[in-house]
Amino acid sequence: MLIDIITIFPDIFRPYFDESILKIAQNKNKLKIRLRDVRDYTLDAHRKVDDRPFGGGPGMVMAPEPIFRAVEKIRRRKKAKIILLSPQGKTLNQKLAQKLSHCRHLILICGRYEGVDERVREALADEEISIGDYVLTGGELAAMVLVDAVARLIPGVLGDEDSARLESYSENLLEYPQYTRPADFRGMRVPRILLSGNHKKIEEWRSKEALKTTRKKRPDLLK
Ligand code: 9D3
Repeated sequence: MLIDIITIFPDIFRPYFDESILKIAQNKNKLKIRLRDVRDYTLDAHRKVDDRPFGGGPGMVMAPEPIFRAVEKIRRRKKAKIILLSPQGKTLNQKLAQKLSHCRHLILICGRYEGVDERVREALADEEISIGDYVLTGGELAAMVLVDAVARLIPGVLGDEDSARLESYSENLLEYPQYTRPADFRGMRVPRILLSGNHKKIEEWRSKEALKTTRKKRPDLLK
């Protein structure tokens, strides 16, 4: 998968993308991330990316020209999916991440300031995506979240063990309780069943506990 990210802050992405699963995905050539500074697509000497809103009001609006020019330069392959990260978008969930993981080329547009010129939304973006109902200062963190959620779903990115877990029904449940050594930590004991070596009984216990936790904390997931 190729992901182009159009942003005024390309540098904030690198430290995260160069670690963890995203680093592995890139080293395995399953994923290529290109960071595009929207200022590089401006036409004026001051490299201005925003302007005052028509009709007045507070704040600045990201201008259409640099964003359109960036996308037009990047979009060589016809089938690129252009995504605007915005508080108005549909909320990202696992199903949407799954769908996006099948795309060959994503172009992510990160808004800033009070918003983005409406013509970007109307005439450029194929999808508008939010990561939840809270206010961020820009689309950059949302783009990082989207890349993280999508990249781990690209075939061959995760190891066999994690992929198997991904396939199982347990994706719709919360995690069962996990423990590591010591078996007795300050008087708090690990459930005896986990020390028994009886794998069938352990499986049953874990399923039961996962269901119990889900019912208690996230009953909406069971519907
Ligand atoms: C004046 C109304 N504000 C909307 C609630 C304006 C506004 C606030 C914050 C416009 C843009 C932003 C910056 N946020 C994003 O670009 C953003 C975002 C978010 O704030 N929350 C969750 N997901 C996303 S995706 C992009």
